Formats: sequence, C-alpha cells, structure tokens
Amino acid sequence: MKLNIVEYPDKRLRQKSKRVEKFDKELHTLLDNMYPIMIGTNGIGLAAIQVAHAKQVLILNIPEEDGEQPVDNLIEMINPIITHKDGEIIYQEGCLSVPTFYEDIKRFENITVNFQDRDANTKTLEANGLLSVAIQHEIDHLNGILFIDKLAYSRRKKFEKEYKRMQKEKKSPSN
Ligand code: QAP
Ligand code: CO
Repeated sequence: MKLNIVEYPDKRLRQKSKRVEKFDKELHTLLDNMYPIMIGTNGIGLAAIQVAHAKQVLILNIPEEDGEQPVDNLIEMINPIITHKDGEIIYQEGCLSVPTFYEDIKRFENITVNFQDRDANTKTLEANGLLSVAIQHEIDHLNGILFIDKLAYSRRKKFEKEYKRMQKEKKSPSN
C-alpha cells in the first residue's frame, strides 16, 4: 500500500468518508501506513481521505512539551462522533493537504468524542485545547471540509491567490 498526501485543490478531499464496518487486516494496514506518513511530514493529525482512502479513519499524535511524538501517544479513531461540545478556542491551524498555509480558526474548546479503536472497541474521550482542535479538524476531513472553508471571504480570497502562485512556482521554479 503506497500512500501519498492528497493536496488542495484535489477534489478527492471533498469526498464524504464512509463508516468502517470491517475491522480487518486491510484497516490495520491502512492505519500502520498512515502513521509514518504523518510523522515523516511533521504532522500531528491525518485523516484517511488525505491519503485517498474515503473511510472514517483518523490518527493523531499531539507533540509533548519537548516536541517529541512518542508512538505511545498515538490515537487512532474509527467512526468518530462528537457527542458534546462547548466553549470557544482560536488556534492557528495548518493542514498537510494545504502545505505552508496557516490561519487562526475558531473551534469548540471542549468536546466529548465517541469512536472505535482498530479492534472495534467503543471508546469515549474528553478533550480540550490542541487535542480538541485537532480532533475537530480531522473529523471535518471525514465530511469533506477543510480549515480554509472556515475563513472569512476576504481571507479566503487572499489564500486562493497566494496558494495558486505557490502551485505555479512548484511546477516551474524560476530560481
Ligand atoms: C491538523 O495538521 C491540525 O503546512 C493537523 O508545510 C493543525 O498536522 C490540528 C503540516 C493545527 C490542530 C492544529 C502543515 C506540516 C502539518 C504544513 C498538521 C506543512 C507541514 C499539519
Ligand atoms: Co488537515
């Protein structure tokens, strides 16, 4: 299974991911292959649709104080559902599918999320701060939503202009 990061404006990022029904070897292989991609690209969160698999699968690894991301801190979520949300937090977000662009986004500060692990066990997690932001960002991916969709009109316009310029430079670097 060779995985590549799908980058905006690729339409595949707009697909709605399907619920996982079979907790089989294929699911485990997908999860096992997503982890090195996330770590190798300096990510803290990755949804399966970002590697072109439209399944309700996401992984998270929030760095510790020293910036380390030990594998013990890896969280795998299958079929996540937010059952409670309150408060407000503004956090500067980025996305592996929208490289080199970062913007402040408003989210819920506190959430409770129900999900399944890779063996189909049901779990509940309460989160706040960066973990809460990351979960909401990744669940948005499962619904075809990107953080740039949450920008005000003028910010979004500015983003589209800058991003297009950057894509052009990638294709034909002039330096
Ligand atoms: C989502 O994002 C997130 O532009 C995960 O050049 C972001 O891992 C959750 C990344 C912020 C909570 C807060 C982005 C790496 C990684 C880039 C990421 C880049 C290299 C983004
Ligand atoms: Co993202």
